[in-house]
Amino acid sequence: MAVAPESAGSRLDALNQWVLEVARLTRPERIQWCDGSDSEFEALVERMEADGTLLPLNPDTHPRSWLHRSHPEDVARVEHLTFVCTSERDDAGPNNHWMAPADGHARMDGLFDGCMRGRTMYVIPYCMGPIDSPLSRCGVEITDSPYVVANMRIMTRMGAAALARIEREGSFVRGLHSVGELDPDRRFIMHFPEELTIKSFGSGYGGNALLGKKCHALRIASHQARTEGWLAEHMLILGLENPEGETHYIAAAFPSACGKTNLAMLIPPEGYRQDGWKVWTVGDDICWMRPGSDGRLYAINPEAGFFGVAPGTSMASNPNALASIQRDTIFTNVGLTADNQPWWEGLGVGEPAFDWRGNAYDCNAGPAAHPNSRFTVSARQCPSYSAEAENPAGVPISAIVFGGRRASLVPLVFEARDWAHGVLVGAAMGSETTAAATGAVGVMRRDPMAMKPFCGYNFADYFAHWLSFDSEGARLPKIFHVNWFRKGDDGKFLWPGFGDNLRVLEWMIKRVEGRAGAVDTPIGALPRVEDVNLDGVPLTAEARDKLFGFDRQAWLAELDGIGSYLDEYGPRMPAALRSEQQRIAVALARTTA
Ligand code: SAT
Ligand code: MN
Repeated sequence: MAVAPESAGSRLDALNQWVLEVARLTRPERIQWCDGSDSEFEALVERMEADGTLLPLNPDTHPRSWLHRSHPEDVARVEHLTFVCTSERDDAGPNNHWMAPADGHARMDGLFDGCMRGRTMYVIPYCMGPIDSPLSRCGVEITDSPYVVANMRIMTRMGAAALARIEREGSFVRGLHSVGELDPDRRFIMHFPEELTIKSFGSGYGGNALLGKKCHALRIASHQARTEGWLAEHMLILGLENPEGETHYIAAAFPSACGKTNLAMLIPPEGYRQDGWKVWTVGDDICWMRPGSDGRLYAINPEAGFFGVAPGTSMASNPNALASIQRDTIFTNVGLTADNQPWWEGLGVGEPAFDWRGNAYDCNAGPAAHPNSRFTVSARQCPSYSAEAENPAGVPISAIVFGGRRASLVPLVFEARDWAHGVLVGAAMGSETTAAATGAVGVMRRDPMAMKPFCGYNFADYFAHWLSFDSEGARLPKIFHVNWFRKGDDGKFLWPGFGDNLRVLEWMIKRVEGRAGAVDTPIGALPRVEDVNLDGVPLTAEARDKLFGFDRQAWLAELDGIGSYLDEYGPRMPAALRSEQQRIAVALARTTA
C-alpha cells in the first residue's frame, strides 16, 4: 500500500508524498504501513524467527523473548560517522561533524538509491511522549529492518494513534533508514535539523537505527527545543517518595553506560525501605522539559521502553530491570546458556554456553556478552514504573543532576550555587568513555551535560539556551554534580553506588527543602560527612577525604582546563559562563584550605 490508510485528501498528503518519493528512490518490493497492533507484531516476529533474525529464548524462563545477533562490526553508535548538516557550519558547532545539507543529501541519496530492492519498506508513525501530551512530538521512520520495527514498537508509541496525531498536527520528523549492506565503509547517520529530517544508512544498531531515540529525541529535538523554548536532554527521570508520601522528581544526565538505568530503577537500602522511601521510574535515558505556568520545569520521558545495557545487570545491581526482562523482551548481542537463557557478565547466575557471536563460549576468547549488549523492553513491565510517566502534563523537576565517570578529582556530590553556576557545572562535565560508542574505552573527555554525542547544534548556543531559562518568574530546580566512580589509591571504587546512591539523593532533596547542611566552597556547596546518612556504609578515612573533600591545587588545574575548553567555542560562548569559570578560579586561588 503506497499511501496511508484512509487518508485521501487529508493532512497526511505531505507524508504520503514523502513515502512515495522514498519508494521511488529505494525501490522496495512492497510497502507496509505499521499500525502497532499485536497481530502485526506477531507476523513480524514469525518472519524474523524464520530467517534467523530473532532466536526464540527458553519459553519457560523467558516467554515471548528473543535474541538478536547483530553484525559483529555493528554493535554501537558510530560518532565519527554521525553528522549534523546545517546551512551554516557554525550552527552545528565544533561539537559536531558537519556537512553542507546539499552534500549530505547527495551522499545519502546515493547510498539509498535502489537499496530496498527485494525488501519490504516499513513506514512507522510514532509519537515520542504520551500520545495526548502537548510536550510530545511525532515522527515517521521509514526502514527496511523488521528488527527496527519491533524495537520501535517497544521504545515508542507507534502506530495508529501516532498517525492520527500526525494527521491532526500536520507536522512530523522524517527519518529514513536502511541497513544497506551493514558495511562500516558505507555507513552514515546524518541529521538535517532545519528540515527536521534524519537519514541513516548501513547500521542496524540501536542508536544508529531506532531513529526515534538519539537521532530524533535528542539531536533533532534539541534543535526544535531551542526554537520552541524547551529542553531535550540525555537524562533519566525518577520520582523519590519520602516516608511522608511526598514525591520529588529528579532529572539526571550521565553519559551512555554510566548507570542511568540502574539509578532510575534504584531500590532503596533496607533501612530506607523500612522507613517508607520509594523510587519511581519515569524514564532511564531521555527527558524533555519545559517551564509550566507556575515557573517550574515539567518533564516527560519521550520513550515508552528501555534500551538498557545488559552486562552488570543483576539481582544485586538492578532487581527492577531484571524483573522487567523476564518476558516480552528483545536481547541484542548477549550470550546464551545451554538451556537457551540469555546470559551476560555480571548476571551472577548460570553460565554461558555460547557467546554473542554464536560461537561455543571460550573464556579465553573475550566476554560471552558484548560489553554494549542490550535489552529492549516496555517500560510498563518495570515494577517501579511511575503512573506519572503517562501524565500528559509531565512531572515537576526539583533537582537536576550531572555526573560522569571520574576516577579522580571530583567529590561524591556538590551543589551549584545558582542556575548559571549549574550550567557551567553541566558544561564542564567530563567522563571516561564507555563501550556504548565505538572507539577507545576509559579515555577522559569533556561531555557537557552528557550531550556531546547528541546535541544537534553548537554547544555555545546550547549553553546560552540553558542560561535563558533563568528568567523573571522562573522557579528552577537546584543543580547538583555527582561522581559515583571515584577510585582510591588501590584503583578500587570508593563509593558502593547502586542502592546506596539514595543517600546522596536524600541529601539533595533535603537541600531543596532547606533541611540539610553543607559547606560553601569555591567549587560549590559540599556536604560534610555528617550531612549524608551513612548508616551501615563503612568508609575508610581515604574514602571520606576523597568523597567529601576537594583538592584546591587539582581543582585550579581543572578550572584552567574548563577555561580552555570554553575557549574552543570562540566568541559564541556566552560571556556568563566564562565569568562563572573566572569567579571560581579566583575564589580557588584565594582559598587557603
Ligand atoms: O545506543 S544508544 O544510543 O541507543 C544508547 C546509548 O548509547 O545511550
Ligand atoms: Mn543514552
